Amino acid sequence: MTEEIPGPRAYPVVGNLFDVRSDEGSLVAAEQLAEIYGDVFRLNIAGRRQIVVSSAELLIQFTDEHQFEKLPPPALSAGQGPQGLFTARSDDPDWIQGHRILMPAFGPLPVADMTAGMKDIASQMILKWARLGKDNQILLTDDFTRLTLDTIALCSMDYRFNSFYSELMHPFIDAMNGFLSLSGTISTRPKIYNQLLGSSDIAKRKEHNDTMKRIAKQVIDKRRENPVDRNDLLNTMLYGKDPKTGAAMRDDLIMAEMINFLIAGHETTSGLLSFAFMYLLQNPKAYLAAQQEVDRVLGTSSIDAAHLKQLKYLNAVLRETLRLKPTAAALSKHIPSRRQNEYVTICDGKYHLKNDDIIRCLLTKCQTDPKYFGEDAAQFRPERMHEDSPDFSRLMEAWKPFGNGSRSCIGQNFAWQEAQLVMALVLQNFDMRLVDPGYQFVIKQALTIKPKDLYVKVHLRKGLN
Ligand code: MNH
Repeated sequence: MTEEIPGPRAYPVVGNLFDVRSDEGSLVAAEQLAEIYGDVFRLNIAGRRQIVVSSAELLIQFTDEHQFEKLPPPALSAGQGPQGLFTARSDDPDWIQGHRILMPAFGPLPVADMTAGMKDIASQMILKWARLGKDNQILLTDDFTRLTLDTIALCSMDYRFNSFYSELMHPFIDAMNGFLSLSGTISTRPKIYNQLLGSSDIAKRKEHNDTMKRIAKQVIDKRRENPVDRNDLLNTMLYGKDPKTGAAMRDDLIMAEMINFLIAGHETTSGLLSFAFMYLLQNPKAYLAAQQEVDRVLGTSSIDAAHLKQLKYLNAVLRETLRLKPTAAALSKHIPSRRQNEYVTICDGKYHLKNDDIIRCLLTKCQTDPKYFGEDAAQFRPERMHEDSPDFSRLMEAWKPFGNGSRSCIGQNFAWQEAQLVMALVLQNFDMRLVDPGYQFVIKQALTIKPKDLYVKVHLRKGLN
C-alpha cells in the first residue's frame, strides 16, 4: 500500500501558491517546507501536482534517464513558436536537430578556441578594476553579469554588447529581464486568473520576446551580409547540416537558440563566479590556497588554455561552490510517455507518482544532504571535491548542477573554462576583500540564484599581467 505524500494543505483555485511566495523567493520557501515535511513533499501549483524532493538518493534516481525525463520549464517558454534547446521537449524534432548540430560545437576543442574571446572580455573587467583603484566599491554580481553576457555574445556570435563601457544595460538585457520576470509570474498564477485578468501581462511578455527576436535577427542578417570564415556557433547554426537528415536549421529556430544561449549562458556563470569569490572571501585559507596555486601555475605569464588543466584546486573550489550554490537551483522531471502505463513508485514503494506530476529536485537540498555528503555537508570544504579525494567519484554521483544525460547543460565546458579563466586572472592580478568583513549571505533569486549586495574592494598586487 502506498501512502499519501505529505505537504501543506492546498486551497481551491490558488492551491499552494501562497506557500511558495515569500519575500526571499520561492526557493527559500520550498527549502523551508522541506524542513517541515521532509525529503519528499507535494504542492499544488496552477492546478498541477508538484513533488518536491530533497535527498541525494532521490536526486540520483530522478536523474536516471532510463526512469525519468526532463520536463522543460514552462516559466521560460514564450508559449508559441519554436523552442530552443533549453525549453524544448526531448521528443521535439527541433531539439533533436539542434542537439545534433550544436553538440560538437560545444566540445572541448571548439571551446578551447574561444579562449581569446574570453580573455578579451575578462581583460576589460580587470582593466576597469585596476583603473578605478583600491577604494572603489565593486558590486561583484553586476560586473560578473556584464562579463558573462559579453563573453557568450562575443564567443558565440561575434557580437559586442560592450557592457563595461556603459552604465545602462543594453536593450536586449531589459527585454530579457522583463520577459523572464513576467514569465515567472504568469506561469505560477492559476489558469483562470491569466484568462480573465492576465492578458496585458501576456501582451507585454510578447513585446519583450519580440524585442529579443528582433535583435537576434539583426545579428543573423549582419552575418549573412558580411560572412566571416570562423567556426563560431552562429556559423555552425547558419551553415551546419544535421548529420542524420542533412537538413539545415530554420532562421526562426536559430533565433530561438541564440536567445537561449544568451539567457542560459550568462546568469548561471555570473552567479557561479560571485558565489566562488564569496566563499573564498569567507574562507581565507581557501583563498590563499587558490591564489598560491595560480601563482605556481601562472606566475606572471599570460594565461592560456594549457594552464587551466593544472588548476586542480581551483576546479575543486568551483565544484564545491556549485554543490552548495547550484545557480540553476532545481531540475524538473516527469514520467516519460513510454512509462505512462507503469505503476511508478519511489522510496521503496512508499509513494505513488502520477503521470502528470511535476517532480522538482531541489538541488540546494539534495546536494547538501548530510546522509550522503556527511555531517559537514553544509560547509564549504573544497578538498572533498578535489579529484584526488578518495570520496570524489562517489560524491560526483549526486552532483548535478549541470543537469544530467542527454539534457545536461550543453554549455558546461564553456562555463567551466570561462569561470576558471576569470578566477585565475582576478587572483593573479588582485587581492580582494569584502567591504563588509562580516558579510552574511542573503539570497537574490530570479531565474537563477545570486548573493545579494556582495560588495568588494580590490588591490592591484603588482603590475597588470
Ligand atoms: Mn546550462 C541546460 C546549468 C552554463 C546553455 N544548464 C542546463 C541545465 C542546467 C544548466 C542545470 C539542465 C536544466 C534542466 O535539466 O532542466 N548552465 C548551467 C550552469 C551553468 C550553465 C550551472 C554555469 C555555471 N548553459 C551554460 C552556458 C550555456 C548554457 C554558458 C550556453 C553557452 N544549458 C544551456 C543549454 C541547455 C542548458 C542550451 C539545454 C540543453 C539541452 O537540453 O539540450
